[in-house]
Amino acid sequence: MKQTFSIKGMSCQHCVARVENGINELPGIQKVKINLKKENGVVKFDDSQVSAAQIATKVTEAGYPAEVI
Ligand SMILES: [Cu+2]
Repeated sequence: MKQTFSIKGMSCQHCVARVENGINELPGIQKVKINLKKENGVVKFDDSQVSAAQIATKVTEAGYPAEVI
């Protein structure tokens, strides 16, 4: 499935990379597209392996408060 998240606190491409790498550590991630300007990200994932809530938690733990939108 495909889910959009709001992601707060990203200020540069390093932040984007940190968020992307964090998400990619989870199982079942198929595609990650982060938009720094819009403060959001779109993730395609296999929802039998990982949930949207788990992705939001992972990003939040990396230091960027994230929510499913
Ligand atoms: Cu940064």
